[in-house]
Amino acid sequence: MPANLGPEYLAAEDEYRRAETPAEKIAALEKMFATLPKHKGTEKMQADIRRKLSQARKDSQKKGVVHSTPFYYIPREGAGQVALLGPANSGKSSLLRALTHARPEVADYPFTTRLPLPGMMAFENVQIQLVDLPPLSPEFAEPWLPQAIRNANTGALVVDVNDPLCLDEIESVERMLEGWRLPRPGVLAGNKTALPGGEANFAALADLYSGRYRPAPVSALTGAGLAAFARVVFEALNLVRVYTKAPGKKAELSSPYVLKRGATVMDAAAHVHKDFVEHLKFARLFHKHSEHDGLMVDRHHVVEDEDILEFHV
Ligand SMILES: Nc1nc2c(ncn2[C@@H]2O[C@H](COP(=O)(O)OP(=O)(O)O)[C@@H](O)[C@H]2O)c(=O)[nH]1
Ligand SMILES: [Mg+2]
Repeated sequence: MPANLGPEYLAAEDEYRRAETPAEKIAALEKMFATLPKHKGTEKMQADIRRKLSQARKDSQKKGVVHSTPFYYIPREGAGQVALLGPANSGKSSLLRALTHARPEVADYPFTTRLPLPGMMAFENVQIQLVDLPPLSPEFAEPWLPQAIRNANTGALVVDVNDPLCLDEIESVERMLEGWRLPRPGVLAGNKTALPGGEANFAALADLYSGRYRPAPVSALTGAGLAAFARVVFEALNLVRVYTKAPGKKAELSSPYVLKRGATVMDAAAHVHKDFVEHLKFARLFHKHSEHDGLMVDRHHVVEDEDILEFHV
């Protein structure tokens, strides 16, 4: 976590997520702002909190309007929101526990999870929001589930690779999503791979499904595969990280600008400073892992993940 957020801040952020009225939001945002470490790395977060605070204050002044966010609506945080989907007992809540500070209930009976629960997962220098959800079961699905899934940027379908019904479950999840006209999740997480036979089961699953999903083997129990899972999730979000540097200086590699895949040098420049949009002449392109650095590129050049840009105006 680049910003080094303390427990008080995280508690306030949690409070903000659960806040339903503007008054609750204001209180939580004020706490977030007070407990946020103030340094260069958190400038964007500071600005973000200020913006949300001013919006919440505006909302609180509107008369005669009852403001309540539906309980299943989880406001997006971080680089992207990813819904954890799948049959009961596949380990969705366990994955959330293993990857974030969230503490969902985990149990070996179905329907332990009744409400959506968010948590922030670190992928290198970015935070990705995971949302744990109740199971997608053809027998019973919470009526609000489609909305909660739709709100996410993509999903990770979590299955138990050792469950003999695994393939049927994937099929039934796919059918339910199709019925709701929801896109297929970007990631297929094969969980419980540390059990005997688990790796072979995952390999078989990946053979079958790698055309449709980005497969990722994990064990929420042992922690195996979790770092790779975070990367796969980041890739499924179709995002790129871009760093900036001043001429003759080193790049600030801890706080990337996160852009949609396909973004150009111009899009990156616009994120950094609005003046760049008009005055940018060219950029020099560096890369964390590249030898031939400092290539001159124009504003239409498409950036790649971990590109470092030096803007010249
Ligand atoms: N052996 C093993 N058990 C797991 C793993 N992940 C979850 N479980 C167990 O599977 C059961 C269901 O887990 P839970 O996270 O509640 O599943 P959910 O219904 O998908 O949220 C619990 O008993 C967990 O302890 C894993 O990686 N390996
Ligand atoms: Mg659960």
